[in-house]
Amino acid sequence: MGYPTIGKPDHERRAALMGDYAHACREFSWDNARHDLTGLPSGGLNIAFEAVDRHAAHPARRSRTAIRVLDRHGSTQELTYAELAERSNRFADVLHSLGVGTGGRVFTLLGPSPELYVTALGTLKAGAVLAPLFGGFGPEPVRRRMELGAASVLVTTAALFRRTVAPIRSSLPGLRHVLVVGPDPAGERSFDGLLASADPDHAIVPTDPRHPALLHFTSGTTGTPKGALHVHEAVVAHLATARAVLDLRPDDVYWCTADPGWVTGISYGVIAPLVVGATVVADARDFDVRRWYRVLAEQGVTVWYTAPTALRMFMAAGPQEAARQDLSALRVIASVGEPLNGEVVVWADATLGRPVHDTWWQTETGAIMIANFVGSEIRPGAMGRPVPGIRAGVLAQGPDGRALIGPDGRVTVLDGDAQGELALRAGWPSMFRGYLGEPERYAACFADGWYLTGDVVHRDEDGWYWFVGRADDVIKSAGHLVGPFEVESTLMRHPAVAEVGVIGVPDPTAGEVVKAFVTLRAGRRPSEDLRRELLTFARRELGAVAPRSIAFAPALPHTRSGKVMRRLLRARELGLPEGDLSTLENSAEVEVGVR
Ligand code: 6R9
Repeated sequence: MGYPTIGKPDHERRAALMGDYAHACREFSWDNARHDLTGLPSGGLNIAFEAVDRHAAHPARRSRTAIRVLDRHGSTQELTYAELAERSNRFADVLHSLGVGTGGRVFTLLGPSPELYVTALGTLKAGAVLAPLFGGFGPEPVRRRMELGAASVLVTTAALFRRTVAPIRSSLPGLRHVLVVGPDPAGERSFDGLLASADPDHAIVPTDPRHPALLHFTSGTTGTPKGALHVHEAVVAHLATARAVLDLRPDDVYWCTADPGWVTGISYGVIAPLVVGATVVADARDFDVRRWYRVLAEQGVTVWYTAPTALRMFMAAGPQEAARQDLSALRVIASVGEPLNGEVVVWADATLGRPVHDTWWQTETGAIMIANFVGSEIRPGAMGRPVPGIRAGVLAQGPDGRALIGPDGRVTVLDGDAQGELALRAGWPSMFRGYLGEPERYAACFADGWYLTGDVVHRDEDGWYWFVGRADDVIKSAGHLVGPFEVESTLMRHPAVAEVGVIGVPDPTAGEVVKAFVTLRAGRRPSEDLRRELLTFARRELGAVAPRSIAFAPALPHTRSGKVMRRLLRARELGLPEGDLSTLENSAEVEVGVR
């Protein structure tokens, strides 16, 4: 807390927006929200139909710009709703002719590009499942996810193919087709060629609301990445939250800066804005404060959904650039993915002319669950209040930091001002429907009718939620979720490494950065050369999720069951209280932090 609240309700718009929060919550029902969608002419529900076809069928909306991509070469590529509808029909036909039917898995390793939108929507039209991957991943995370997700098709670019896919192509025998955008490396198929000869009128597969649509990989503390599966009715929550939280309307120019390899880049970079009928700006170039300011001004962006790391870099760059640009079109700034400092909210209000509306959600929740609403009071530093239709709870925690589940399976829901694990009452439309192939892991996310988020929050007496931390060891670096286990098991493949413990350490810009503690095999000695070699190895295998720093340690602390105790590594690294060490196996011998 500590900052004054921002944005007293605007009385003219409060009925339409969230000024009267209690009233909005009372009036809301998911059944009514379903009526805001059109539905397939033959019955059923398909995300792609809602996102493009129904606009393309509308004489006044068909020639509006759906997407405007600022490509890596500095030029702009646009598609109208009609063009996007036609091209995504073609892609659905391509899948059909390749024998990929309903339930088939289509992976993308693509940055923001027209082809990304065409692939995503065409896959959904074919009734297949879209599984997007982050282009910053190295070969190892890509291989692991495609293997787990039983990929049948991958769409990528020639450059990403060479860098990331070629080294692992032969270890993925189940991957039947790689479609390459642009010049085609030998032996694979040309995306553009296939699209050109496909049927522009290919009919959409009638999907029902529970039909699988999206597969997003996310990271846990242990084991392999988890494949969170979403269904077509998630679109009900995408539309409802786009309106209620982002205040998105058809005449908006909307920019979501999240990469389309992550859940935000698909749910709010592709689906939500198109379902609303807005114009989506997508930017394929790397982050750069000055250029981003120009994109906001020159494109006349009205609604901007971005990340705290980017906003902190804006703040660090000073106010001069903001003063040079005309940001008068900008109506809403929202952010997600990591804690948003109250200072940034206040800074944006003073410098960009708008506060930042923090929003909280997860891959598993599929859509925004907690937010600071437009037209309503903002508490800088708070994540906000639950979205209408969502019931949040704060659950009493057990010794491991997770919600305490009694022998009868019941949890303790705390009232009023409280701190504990954030939980959501199960049953909203965009709730994930499973972790691929892991029913027990899925079941373990629920107790007593609640979905347990793994985040610890504080709820103040007025019902605002404040982020406290994660109850597990998962790391959030620049908004990207990093599973420590994945980093550890990759580093363990280096012949010098005996054991690894990976933690997140605070960073003023990225929130957290990844740090690895490494013990060496007999006969190997710590040295600067070896440290550099390990960093390079990790970078090559893992890409952007590789550790930023590596420390050698003579031993790592273990639990009695033999797991590396990351919590203790972190506490010692940061000089925090070491907490309950009753499960520690070898505390006496351990000396951590030898650099
Ligand atoms: C959409 C997305 C989810 C985790 C989540 C939490 C962190 C997200 C946040 C936030 C503080 C916010 N997180 N929003 N922490 N304030 N506004 O990011 O999904 O990649 O699955 O990450 O991110 O820890 O549990 P995902």
